[in-house]
Amino acid sequence: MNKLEFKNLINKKVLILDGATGTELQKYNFLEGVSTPEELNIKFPERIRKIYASYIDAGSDVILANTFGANKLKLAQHNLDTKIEDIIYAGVNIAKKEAARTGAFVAGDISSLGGYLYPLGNISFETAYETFKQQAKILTDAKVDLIIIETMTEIKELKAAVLAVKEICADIPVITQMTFTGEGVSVTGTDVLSFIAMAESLEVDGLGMNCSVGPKDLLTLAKFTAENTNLPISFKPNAGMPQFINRKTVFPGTPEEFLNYSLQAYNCGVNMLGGCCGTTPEYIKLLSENLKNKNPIKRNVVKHHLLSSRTKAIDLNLLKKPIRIGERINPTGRKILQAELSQNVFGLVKSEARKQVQNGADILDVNMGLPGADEAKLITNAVNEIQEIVNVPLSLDSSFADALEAACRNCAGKPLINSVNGETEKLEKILPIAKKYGASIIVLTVDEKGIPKTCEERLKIAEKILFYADKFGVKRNEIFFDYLTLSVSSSAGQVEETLNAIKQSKQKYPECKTILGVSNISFGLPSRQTINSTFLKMAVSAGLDAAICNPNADWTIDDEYARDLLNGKDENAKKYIEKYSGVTKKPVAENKILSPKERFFNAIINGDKDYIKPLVEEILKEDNNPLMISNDLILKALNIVGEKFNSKEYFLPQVIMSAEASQLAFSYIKPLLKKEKKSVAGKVVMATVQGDVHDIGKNIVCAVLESFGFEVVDLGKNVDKETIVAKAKEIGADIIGLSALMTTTMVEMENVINLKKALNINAKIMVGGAPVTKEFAQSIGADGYSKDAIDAAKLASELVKR
Ligand code: THG
Repeated sequence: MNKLEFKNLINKKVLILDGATGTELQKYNFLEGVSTPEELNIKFPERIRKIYASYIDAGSDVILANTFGANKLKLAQHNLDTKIEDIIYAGVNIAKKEAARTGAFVAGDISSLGGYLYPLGNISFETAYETFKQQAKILTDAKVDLIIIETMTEIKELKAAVLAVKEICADIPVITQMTFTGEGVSVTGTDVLSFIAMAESLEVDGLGMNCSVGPKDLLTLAKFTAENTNLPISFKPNAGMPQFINRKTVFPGTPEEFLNYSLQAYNCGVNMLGGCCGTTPEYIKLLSENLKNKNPIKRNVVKHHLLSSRTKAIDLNLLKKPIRIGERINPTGRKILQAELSQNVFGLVKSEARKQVQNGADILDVNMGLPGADEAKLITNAVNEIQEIVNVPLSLDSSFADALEAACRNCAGKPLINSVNGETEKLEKILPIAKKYGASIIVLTVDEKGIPKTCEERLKIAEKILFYADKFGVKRNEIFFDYLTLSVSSSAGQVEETLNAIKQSKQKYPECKTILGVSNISFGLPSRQTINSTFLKMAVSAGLDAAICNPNADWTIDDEYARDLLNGKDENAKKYIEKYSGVTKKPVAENKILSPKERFFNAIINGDKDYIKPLVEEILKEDNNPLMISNDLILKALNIVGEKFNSKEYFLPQVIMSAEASQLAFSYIKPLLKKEKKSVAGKVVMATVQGDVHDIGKNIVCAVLESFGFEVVDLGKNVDKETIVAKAKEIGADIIGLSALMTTTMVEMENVINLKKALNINAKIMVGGAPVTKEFAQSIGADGYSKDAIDAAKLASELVKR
């Protein structure tokens, strides 16, 4: 099936997807004798055929091949990576044979690599991309009809996967699904609108959600999705919220309830319906009987212009004019910033990022134009650093195609490209990048002949640019025209041309936005903000949509001297300079001088590692009291991080950053603490239990516990009970922390507890992981349960006191 055929099909009728694979396999004990479900394809093909057949018989129009975890990184954990081709081919071929009975389609199933991308985890974007590309290549060689990328929780990983599929087979339909919590965000903080922004920008053929929660909660998210995208929507909830009853995971929702919510989803405009964990052929049969071949409900969708980051999408059409793009991340003319960047240090970049966002920047411009530097590498690093600490979308500012492309790849979300100009060669190079990454793009109205003097010439270049945009498939509403700000001191009379160009452009091309780099106007003059803000006012009256500006400065000035100057009524800026020479208006956001302790405290909260070492040294010089640093600064700062996490102001990325910053601080003060004979907060042995190879959650708990001053021995994943208990005995652990991410492996926790009791070891046991609940923890005799890493640190502190 190609994209067009899919589009025609999905516009005409609802498609019934399949139900759960994993929980069905468990139900029949089909996972016995294999180390991972995908191994069934080559070891016990009959078992997986049975599951496929049951959904085909239930009426599925699309079944997913058993290739969910068939990527090199995950298979390598089971020494199966060399068999990746056999596993995928077998999985697809068996599915195709079953599907052929009814003419159903087979989707190649792609999901997470089992770890996060940098900077949340340590998989690089390019490794993720290559891994997905290999999986997608084999799937398309095996002739799947479409690809479904599902159960994704991280937006950058999703970006890598979609780009990889598109690269391998440009014309195969791609549907992408994310997994959300009950609050409507993924575990890494991506909300539904940010997901929509990302998926739409990558031009997928459908988007949706699976797993997550039961159908009732997921319906709320599906409804929101239907109101915010024109793309076909898929809906694959769990049978209900999982509960652990009598040592078994149970999904409490009935098929009838499931159908009821699915019908409501259909009525909101959902086009593809199926089920995830806990659903069975019975559920799918009901869906099929009630919804198969129905016409999809038409939707009325608001027209957005979205830009996004990992955790936030903004609709530019709803923002107050002018849209403010902070210009301060730019080394031009700034010695200290240049020195830091040449050492690959981003402390100033990050403080500029934070300050501009606090002062109301809607978007941050990131310019790494440092002579002699590898700009692609520098802007990639800057994007990663900035996106960890602020959540506004980014404007990627470079004139080099390679730097822009690297930044687009590594940017979590949909960015703005700044910029291309009207030179044919540049348009041919950079417009395809905007198209491929779905970015909005700023175009400067200059061409081969240089900077045009008149408004008419600039509009002519705009027309040329639109011709090329159409040619390369860049949508006109993604375009920002920059009609050029020249400095008024050297180009008198140019302001009028610029303002006229904006006015005419808004009439001629209302679907395109206009933008200016405002601060350029005042180069070489005193009291620059006076001119800048007056100019901005004039430009907004002319219809300007967006301004690249300094959001920390006062934008309320409207000054008659500046106005005369800008209107060409003040030759050589004579009157203006007379009035303002010697007067330098200070920015309103006056920088209060913070003490080293305050700066250190903020650095922990902000997860800013760059200045930890000098700050610790400075504080110790002032007050040689490492215990105070630990108790009054680090732990108190971490408590604030915990509060922010609980109130959903912070998500995992920020918690990880803060934990890393405090670990770093501890590494400097630990040797000093020992001299004072002060003990650590407690000793903890951490492990993911035997049979389970997930360790993202456990690793985060380790980092957070260490940051709270615990001594942590991390035994890794898939650890047998003997090793865990022996280690606890050896080091005299206060606590054993156990993690499991599967309902099938969490039962192993009880075995660890029993062995610990049998050997009379004193350590308290705390447990956690996605399927684990408080009730389960109690039922197996654990001393405590924590729902996340911050909670784990709190629990650990309580357990050592007991
Ligand atoms: N259009 C588009 N993009 C742009 C510009 C534009 N990007 C870069 C620039 N112009 C906008 N950004 C800035 C950033 C800083 C300054 C001006 C414009 C600036 N810097 C001071 C200087 O160079 O003297 C340094 C300030 C300091 O030392 O703190 O003025 O027009 N599309």
